[in-house]
Amino acid sequence: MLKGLYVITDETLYKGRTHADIAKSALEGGANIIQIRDKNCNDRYFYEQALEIKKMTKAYNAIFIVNDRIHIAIAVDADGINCGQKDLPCSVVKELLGKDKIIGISCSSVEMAIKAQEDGADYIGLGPIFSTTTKVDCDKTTGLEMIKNVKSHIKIPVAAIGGINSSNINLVGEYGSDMACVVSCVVCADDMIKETKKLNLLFN
Ligand code: TZP
Ligand code: MG
Repeated sequence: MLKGLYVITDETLYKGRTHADIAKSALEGGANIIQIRDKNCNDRYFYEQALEIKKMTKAYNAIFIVNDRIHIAIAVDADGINCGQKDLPCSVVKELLGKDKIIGISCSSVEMAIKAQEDGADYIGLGPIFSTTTKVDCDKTTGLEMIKNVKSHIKIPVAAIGGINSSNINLVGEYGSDMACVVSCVVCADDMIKETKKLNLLFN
């Protein structure tokens, strides 16, 4: 189900923590959805990490999403993919992955969200809600009101993202987001399991 805490992996934020390490702790802490995201590594490494995460998410009955790399999503039989505004069109991705797979489209406005729904997306990523340094070339922050605004225009689930942590995740829920997506807050925590558990309690 596209609901709850959604943790995205990032190996650049905390030296020594692999995608699989992060996913393992996030799952242990109760995350419902895991996305592997790496803008730099080679395909072989990405594939090996994705394969490990696929096994773990299956064991935990969680959803596994791959960022950008459609061929890897196919190769490891991930549950779905998250694409940006400048990646392949949603209809093409659907054709490649198969109709039963989940497609998320990153959006930062109502117009983008409506278009994503029209194109057949299964959920949208919405943000950055708050300011963040995790993503380079980010659109400007949308603020919390954007969640309500977007929710009033589309039926598919919304995953709020950007600058979400334990001090504001409750607000993301109050403004109506179906999912709360976090990167640095979990990846950089001293204890990733504990942090994920905390976020989970505050959001659900
Ligand atoms: N897309 C929009 S903001 C963002 C992405 C991938 C990064 C969010 O990272 P953080 O560390 O949770 O602010
Ligand atoms: Mg992309």
